[in-house]
Amino acid sequence: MSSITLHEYAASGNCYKLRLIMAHLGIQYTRKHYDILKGETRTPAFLAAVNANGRIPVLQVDDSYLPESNAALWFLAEGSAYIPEEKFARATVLQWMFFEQYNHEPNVATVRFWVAYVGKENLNDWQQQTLPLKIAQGYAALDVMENQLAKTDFLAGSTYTIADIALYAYTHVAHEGGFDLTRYPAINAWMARAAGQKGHVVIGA
Ligand SMILES: N[C@@H](CCC(=O)N[C@@H](CS)C(=O)NCC(=O)O)C(=O)O
Repeated sequence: MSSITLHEYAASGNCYKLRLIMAHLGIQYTRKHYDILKGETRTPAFLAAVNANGRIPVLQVDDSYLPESNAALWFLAEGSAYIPEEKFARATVLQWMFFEQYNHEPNVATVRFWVAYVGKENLNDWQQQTLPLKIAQGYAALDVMENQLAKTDFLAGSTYTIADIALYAYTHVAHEGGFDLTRYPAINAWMARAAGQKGHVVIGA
C-alpha cells in the first residue's frame, strides 16, 4: 500500500481536483500546506525536492513526486469507474482535460485568482491590461462547455468522469472572479449533478 501526500493550497481548484477524486475513491492521504501568496512553492528546497516548476498541486506517492493536477487525476483514477475503458471514450476524457488546461484554467482560474485573492488594485500593469481578454476567453470556454452539456449529462458523455472533476474545480467558483454563471443553464444543471455524486466534498474543506 503506497503512502500518499498531497502538497497543496486549499483554495486552489487544481488541488481540489485531487481531494475530490480521493474522496470519491476513499483514498487516505496526508495534506501538506503551502501559502502560494507568500511564495512558499518557490523556495530552493521546494524546487529541488518537490516540483522544479514551482507549483502545486504535487502528488507524492511514497518517495516519488507527480506535479500537474490532471496527470495526478489520471494516476489516481486509473482502473476506476471515473475513467472509461473504451478507447475512444478514454480519449474524449483527455480531450476535455486538455481543453481545461489550455482554454479554461488559464482564464477562469486566473481571473478568480487575480480578482478574489490578489485584488484588482494590486494587479501589475500587464495583469490589468490582460484582465479583459482573460474574462472574454473565460466566457468563451464556458460557452463551449454549455454547448456540450446541453447535449450530454456529463462532458465526456453519459457518465461522470475525471473530465468533469477537472472542469468542475474552477467552474463552480467562477463567480468569485466575477463570471456570471446565471446565463448557463446546462452548466448549472451539470454542477448540481456533479455535487450530487457519491463522496463529493467541497473546495477548501
Ligand atoms: N498546470 C498546473 C498548474 C498549477 C498551478 O498553476 N498552481 C498554482 C496554484 S493553482 C500555483 O502553484 N501557484 C503558485 C506559483 O505559481 O508560485 C496544474 O494543473 O497542476
